[in-house]
Amino acid sequence: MNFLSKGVEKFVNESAELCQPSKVVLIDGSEEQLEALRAEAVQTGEMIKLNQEILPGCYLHRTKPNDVARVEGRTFICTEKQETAGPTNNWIQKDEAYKILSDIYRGSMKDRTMYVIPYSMGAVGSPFSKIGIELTDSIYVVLNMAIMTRVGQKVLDQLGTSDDFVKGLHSKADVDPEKRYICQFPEDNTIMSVNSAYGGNVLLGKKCFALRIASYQGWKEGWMAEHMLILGLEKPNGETKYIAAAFPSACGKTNLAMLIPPEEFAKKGYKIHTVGDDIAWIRVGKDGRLYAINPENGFFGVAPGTNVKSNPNALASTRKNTIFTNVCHNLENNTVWWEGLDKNPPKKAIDWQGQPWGPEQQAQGVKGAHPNSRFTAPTANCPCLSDQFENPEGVPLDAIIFGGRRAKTAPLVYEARNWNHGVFVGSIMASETTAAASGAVGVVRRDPMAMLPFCGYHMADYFAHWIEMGKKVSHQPKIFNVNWFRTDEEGHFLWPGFGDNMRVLDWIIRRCEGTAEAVETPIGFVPKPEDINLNGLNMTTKDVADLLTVDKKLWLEDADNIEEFYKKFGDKLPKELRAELDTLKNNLK
Ligand code: GTP
Ligand code: SPV
Ligand code: MN
Repeated sequence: MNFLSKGVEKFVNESAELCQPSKVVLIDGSEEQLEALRAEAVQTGEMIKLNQEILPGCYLHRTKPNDVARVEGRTFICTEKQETAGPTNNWIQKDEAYKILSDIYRGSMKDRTMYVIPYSMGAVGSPFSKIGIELTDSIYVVLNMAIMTRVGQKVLDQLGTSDDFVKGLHSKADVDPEKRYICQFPEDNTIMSVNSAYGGNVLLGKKCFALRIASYQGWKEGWMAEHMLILGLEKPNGETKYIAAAFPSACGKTNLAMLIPPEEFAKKGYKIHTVGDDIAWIRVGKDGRLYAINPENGFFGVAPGTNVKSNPNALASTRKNTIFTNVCHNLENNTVWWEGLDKNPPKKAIDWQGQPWGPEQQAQGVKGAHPNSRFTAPTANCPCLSDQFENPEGVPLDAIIFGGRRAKTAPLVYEARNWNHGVFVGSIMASETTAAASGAVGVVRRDPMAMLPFCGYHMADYFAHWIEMGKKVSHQPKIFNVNWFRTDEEGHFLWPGFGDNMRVLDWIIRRCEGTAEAVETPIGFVPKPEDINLNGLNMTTKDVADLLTVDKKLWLEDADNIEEFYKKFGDKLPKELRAELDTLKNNLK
């Protein structure tokens, strides 16, 4: 194949030589080509066409049961030296990785087509945007990438003769979990993913590029790639404040990004506008403020728990032109269902593993949808999409929020004393693991800035980069930490969450404007309980006070655990963070 960019040409031709596909096809981005691929995928059984009256343009796909989530244990940062990848990443020396991988890729696309997907992360031509080329033997990947990113000829036109693009080679090969590798080569702008066909492992624009490779690029080039949603909060006076928030996988980013304010706020004129639900690229603007874009063009959202009450905007986003993965197939009307969609599960269905499913299986506790089943929906479907979504300059950030899933310890919300303390707060984030990655669920682990699985270089260098970025901005966003997941002794959530999280955002914005008070605690500032607006909620100021308590005993334990965690970084840990930990310990005395 011929390309204007000689780098693209070389990459495509060498990869084809290695993988030996029977055919190489360029994805031009046209609807005709995508429609033909959908028809082919339906014909081969790779996708099921759903009821086109109820769900126009929607399809269902099931992955292999061994291939349903990101695989952190098989994800590697491949660099010249291990020091570059640091203590929190799996590492393979890069030449060795290329050797291991080329043996697995050799002939892996025999009798298959290799699709060439030119894609842009960010609006085509925006100064923030970056281009990638993903080669894949999966139609499912092509169709998902066409929703999640901007694809096609227009991207090649933008690239022109330049070789400045990220190479991504994906082959599902035999979907063999023993030979599954998700490898990032940040020094070479290269991603190699093999033996998986699931989400974050294979839609290479997402976690592999927009976080792992981009975080490294950001470190070298002076910007940031973060696992953050971006939302605009419009106030009754028409002014919009922008907030970016980092929560670990399956901890509420999509839900917060699409929040519908409770009636109390809605009737006053508060609105939330979604800019992004998973990834933010952040730069310093000409005015010295931080500006963020969402580099994606779609939502790869968690299906279970999404319903008209919890997240009507997400649900509405999935009503057309959406690909569902590993949800339950409702045979009554050829639609989809998942746990938490409604109280009316289908009587006749096929579960995510392809087995018959109905009331009997449900009674036995068999799930219809996998806990990490997902929808891939175009951002354009979102009823509350921000009119700034395509703004090539991004949106200015007023606040940054960190948060995790913690039954105890972390209060509902607290505010960092300043930027460096905020970086410390992000660095000590901890959260219970979820079904978004394979492995045990519900185990508390340290997940700094929700980037543990996604930082493409040494985490201590990443912390230092955060501190440096703070020095480059003249107007630093305030930094907060939230926890929607505190529970009582029986494990019930103490905070209603979802739309009611607006009540916490309201305090956060008022803090940014200097119009709300706070109480200083050893860990930072918490609201005065009466400053959280509870109108319309069946909760008392005392309940909120309980949610805001800072239990010294638990925090002392946490401080010891942070000390342990920080030991991993040795001398490389920025002295500013060391000092913050000492301050915390002192404050707790
Ligand atoms: P990824 O796409 O994996 O990055 O996940 P995410 O961070 O976007 O999480 P998402 O919004 O999809 O929510 C994941 C799960 O958390 C769902 O089951 C939600 O129902 C639940 N959840 C989200 N927000 C809240 C909340 O405020 N309170 C409670 N209790 N649960 C929530
Ligand atoms: C996450 O796990 O954070 C996701 C889903 O957003 S995946 O694309 O699989 O990474
Ligand atoms: Mn995510």
